[in-house]
Amino acid sequence: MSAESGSFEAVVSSVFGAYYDMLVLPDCLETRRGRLRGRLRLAGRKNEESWDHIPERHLILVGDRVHCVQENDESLIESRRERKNVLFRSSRFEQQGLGANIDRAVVVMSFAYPDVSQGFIDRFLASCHAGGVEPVILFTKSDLTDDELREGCLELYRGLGYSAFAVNLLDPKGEDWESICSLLSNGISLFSGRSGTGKSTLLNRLLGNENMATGAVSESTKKGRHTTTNSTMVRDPKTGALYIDTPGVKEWGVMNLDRKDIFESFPEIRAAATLCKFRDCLHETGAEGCAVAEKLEKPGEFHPGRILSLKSMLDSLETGERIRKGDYIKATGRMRQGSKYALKNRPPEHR
Ligand SMILES: Nc1nc2c(ncn2[C@@H]2O[C@H](COP(=O)(O)OP(=O)(O)OP(=O)(O)O)[C@@H](O)[C@H]2O)c(=O)[nH]1
Ligand SMILES: [Mg+2]
Ligand SMILES: [Zn+2]
Repeated sequence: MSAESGSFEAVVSSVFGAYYDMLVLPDCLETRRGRLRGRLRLAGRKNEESWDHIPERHLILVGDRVHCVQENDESLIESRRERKNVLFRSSRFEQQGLGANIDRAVVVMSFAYPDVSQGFIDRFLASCHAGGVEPVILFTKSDLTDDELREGCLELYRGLGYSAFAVNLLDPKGEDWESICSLLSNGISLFSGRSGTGKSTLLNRLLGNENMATGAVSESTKKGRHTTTNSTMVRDPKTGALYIDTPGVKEWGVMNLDRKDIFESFPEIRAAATLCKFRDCLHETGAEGCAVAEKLEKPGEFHPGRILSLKSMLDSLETGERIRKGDYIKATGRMRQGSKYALKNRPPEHR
């Protein structure tokens, strides 16, 4: 049905508290602001009280496809379509959905101000793998680095089979810039990364305008200033592609993942695991016949930075701060542990 006759399909482009901006399908040329129908709000609240699964902090995320009815001046979201995927990150107390139905998630990582963080990239890659989202690595500020760091980063990730590019967003040109433009020319792309890495600058370059606010990195701390404060989807008028700019995050937590998710997110470990003698192996250190555990002990088998990332992710599962099955997130975003899964009662293999 057309929008005029009372009902329409849309993609959520921004969330402001109880209000949602939506791009009306099929062409996403018109924006309407609306809210959830009461029944759906109730379902969301019920979901939050549930102890059986990790609840969704937001029932509706940027990128969600929704069915709406137009009642006089008001657009009401009637239902959400099934999600193709969701990209989650987690912190100590909450799991945050960054976007839904995304065709690719780009981690925007600057070579300097702020420096490259391999841990951040690898955690991001693990979340993409677990969420069924195609990852892309975009290194920015290539004008502020040397060939050694630039080529080292690109070789490492390209060698593992990832799409990785390096650009100077102040003067974007060359092979990598053309590749990234063509990669992003269809579907929904989400940009994430630490503050100040150039996510909004990238959007302005893609769109050929200065619509997205950008902020100079602080002189004293060399950190970004968290210029972008809300996830927003915009449409590229040249191609019709949709881009999601997200606020900078300090850390990319993977506390919502388990040991298996983390190992499986490393392509080099997936390859080694095919040689492992055991089924459903957890690759415990010292396990005889476990090809992964053996290779992890031998220097030179894997990239040392990747092993550090792996260990740090596995360590974060040991702290007891991770979100587990049965944990419960209050409406405030704070987490409470489900009693039946309380730390002391958990069997050791699940720690
Ligand atoms: N030298 C150089 N500066 C860049 C490049 N890309 C972005 N910048 C600058 O870095 C600063 C931060 O860029 P933003 O686009 O605001 O960063 P952001 O990732 O959106 O940051 P938040 O919104 O805080 O998450 C701005 O001053 C940009 O001009 C680049 O490739 N080279
Ligand atoms: Mg920004
Ligand atoms: Zn094994």
